[in-house]
Amino acid sequence: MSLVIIAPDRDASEWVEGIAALDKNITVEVWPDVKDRHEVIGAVVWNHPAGSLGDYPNLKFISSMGAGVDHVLKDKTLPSVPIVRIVDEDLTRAMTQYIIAAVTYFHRRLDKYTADKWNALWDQEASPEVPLSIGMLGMGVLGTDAAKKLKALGFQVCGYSNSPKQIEGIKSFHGTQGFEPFIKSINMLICLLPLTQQTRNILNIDLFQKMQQGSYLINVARGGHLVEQDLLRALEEGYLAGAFLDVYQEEPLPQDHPFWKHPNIMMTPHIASITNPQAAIPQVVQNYHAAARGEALQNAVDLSKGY
Ligand code: NDP
Ligand code: OXD
Repeated sequence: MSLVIIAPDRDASEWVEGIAALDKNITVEVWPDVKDRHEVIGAVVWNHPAGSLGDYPNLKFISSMGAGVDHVLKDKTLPSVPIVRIVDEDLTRAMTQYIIAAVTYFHRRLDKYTADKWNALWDQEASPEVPLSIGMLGMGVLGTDAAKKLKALGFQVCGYSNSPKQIEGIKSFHGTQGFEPFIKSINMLICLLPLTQQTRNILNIDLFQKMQQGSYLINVARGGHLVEQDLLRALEEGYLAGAFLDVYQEEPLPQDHPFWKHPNIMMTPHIASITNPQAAIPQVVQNYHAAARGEALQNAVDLSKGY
């Protein structure tokens, strides 16, 4: 039996070596050089080419290399086997630390002080803090951790999700009726939703216009959540004062994209929280053995919900 890795835009060697180090009995093949496709029972994938999972007659599961599975589910020719994702403390910690940096960037006005620095401007007059009321859009593994840590740092935080949550000190909004009160009660929105049919383009001008004038947006989830032209318009019209982005409709972001030079947009190239193979491999190996025994897999995606 074997595992196949299909991740054309990632270096597979750390995964191959890490799996071999943990369990030398697992044969690991790297797509497209697969010697025996009948032996393959598991596939570990990141942005696999559509159709490339159809060649394995004994496939029992597909594992995303990361937390998100939108890149898997967009392949409409997927074999009908369980799909799992990575849930890992390292990944969660890195995301929370990134979010704290992005929140602090606006809260402590580092955008303004960076501009002042380049203008040799010593300005102690402006208030050095922007009061924030933070809304976490998506209260799953990552959103909940970040919300709790922001709360512990003294920020006012609330959350929005499909189902209600009970977390001390963090008001929970949910469902269609909860969306508008949630949006109206905050002036910083952090998107940590999965990308699904329901959440695509959710960050649009209708939403920005409901926020308080001069609000902030942090998008660390997926580029497909944001209508990029609407962000530019919301910044121009003052609904938003700034945005901190890690993900984009098209990645890598094209050279001539207006975000690059926008003074109110801070950007990073989809690095908020990259899966550490060493941390993720144990759960891939456990799922491999569970699949071989016909047992339930950990971190399985609910295909009816799409996340
Ligand atoms: P989870 O599946 O644990 O959480 C998803 C959350 O979103 C849940 O709270 C869920 O509600 C909520 N949700 C889903 N759909 C809706 C909807 N239509 N309306 C309201 N709430 C909804 O995901 P994670 O926290 O692990 O990850 C979130 C996303 O972060 C990933 O899908 C990925 O796209 C992105 N990500 C980005 C990274 C980066 O480097 N930029 C790194 C890792 C992940 P409920 O709890 O009720 O089910
Ligand atoms: C993920 C990501 O989903 O890195 O893990 O975006």
